[in-house]
Amino acid sequence: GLSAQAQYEANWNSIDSRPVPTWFQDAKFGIFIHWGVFSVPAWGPTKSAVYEQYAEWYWWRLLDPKAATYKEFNDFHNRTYGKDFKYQDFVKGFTCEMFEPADWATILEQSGARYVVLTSKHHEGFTLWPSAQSWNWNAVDVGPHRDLAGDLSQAVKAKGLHMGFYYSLYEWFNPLYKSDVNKYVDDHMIPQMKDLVTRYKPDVVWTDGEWDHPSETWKSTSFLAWLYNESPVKETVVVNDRWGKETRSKHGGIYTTEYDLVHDQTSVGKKIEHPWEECRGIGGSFGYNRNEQLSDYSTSEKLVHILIDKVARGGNLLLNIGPTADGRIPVIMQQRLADMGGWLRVNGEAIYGTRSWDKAPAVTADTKVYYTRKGNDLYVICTKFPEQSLTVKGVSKNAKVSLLGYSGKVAQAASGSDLKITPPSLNPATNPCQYAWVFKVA
Ligand code: FUL
Repeated sequence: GLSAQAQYEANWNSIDSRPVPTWFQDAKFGIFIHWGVFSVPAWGPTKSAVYEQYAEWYWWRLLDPKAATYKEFNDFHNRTYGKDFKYQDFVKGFTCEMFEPADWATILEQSGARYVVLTSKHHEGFTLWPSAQSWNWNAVDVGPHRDLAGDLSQAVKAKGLHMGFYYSLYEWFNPLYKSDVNKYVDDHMIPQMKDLVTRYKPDVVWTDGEWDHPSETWKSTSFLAWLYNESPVKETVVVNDRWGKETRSKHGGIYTTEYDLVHDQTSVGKKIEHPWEECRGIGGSFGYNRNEQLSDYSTSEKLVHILIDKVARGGNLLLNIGPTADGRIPVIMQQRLADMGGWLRVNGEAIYGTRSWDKAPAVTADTKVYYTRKGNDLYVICTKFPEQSLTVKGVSKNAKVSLLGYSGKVAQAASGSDLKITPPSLNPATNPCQYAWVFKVA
């Protein structure tokens, strides 16, 4: 019944009625971290379709003759480790001796991201925390002998960022999952999820691996009712839409796209009214892929443009990094994050806490133009510095225009009911940033 505590009930109507906590839509930018035993072989093909490049799928690809990349994975494995080398034995190489949580947290914070989501358990079933349900297949019992999830969580929170966890509902090769999914859910999965939440109090629970079964089998709504009513993070926690094969872009919390792929293809490139988040790697994989070269990585400019595109369409960007098995964040990934942080230090006002504007992104003579808004302020974001004047349609004449990070004046004029902005001419000393420039219309 309806009590003063407004209890959520274990059905989608009730669960979906909870608003997504506003911190999430204000944060805009998060860092995803895929780290696990898959970080040891750290290999995937680089010229295949999006999902087939994922290095974190190594174990499955080796054993699935139907996989388009079965042969590539097996060729690599057999010539590198020998065909009798078992995936489980990779855990010996998951050493993490270079893992310095405080240094990672500094890198993450300096990127301008406001939240972090770490794989607590990917489809391989290996947990980065000492899970009693994952005996001898967790980071404290074997491998690094360290609570990686707890150590990173603490360091990230100490920087004032929100900490979250990815958690795969299914496990490819767990015998219990394969023999008795109900028992797996009751005795393994639900206890693990509750343990993760009560131990580390994450602000994001990012589930995945839901596609084999409907949400009823996973008991998703009763877990969410517990999370929203009783858990220590009931006020702040954000979840996604991966709770059963029927739930994406329909139920749960935020909707998710992945390399711009969504189950509902009609929403690609559009503004979505419901809070949503795009996740993707800097290259073509989530888990570290040693096979990738510089040309496989997005440039910093491209990444800033992706962030702008998602935010202008009302979304967040969850940009992934793949640390190495010895606990390093590859320096090239650090550099991409540092560049994004540099851009956000100048232009973050046009990103954080904003909402999308009615106007779709547009192209003018020499730049793409995106819009965000906050209160009465409008931000006009240009992916190239415009050499010619820009016209913003239907904006009041007495607006005050400035260029973020630039102290000089910006010329403006009314032209009918439109606003004409004439960009200043910048030189290397007055140019406030690279990659994209923001005119604020206050
Ligand atoms: C997918 C997973 O299968 C990928 O490995 C990755 O974790 C991505 C974020 O979600 O569905």
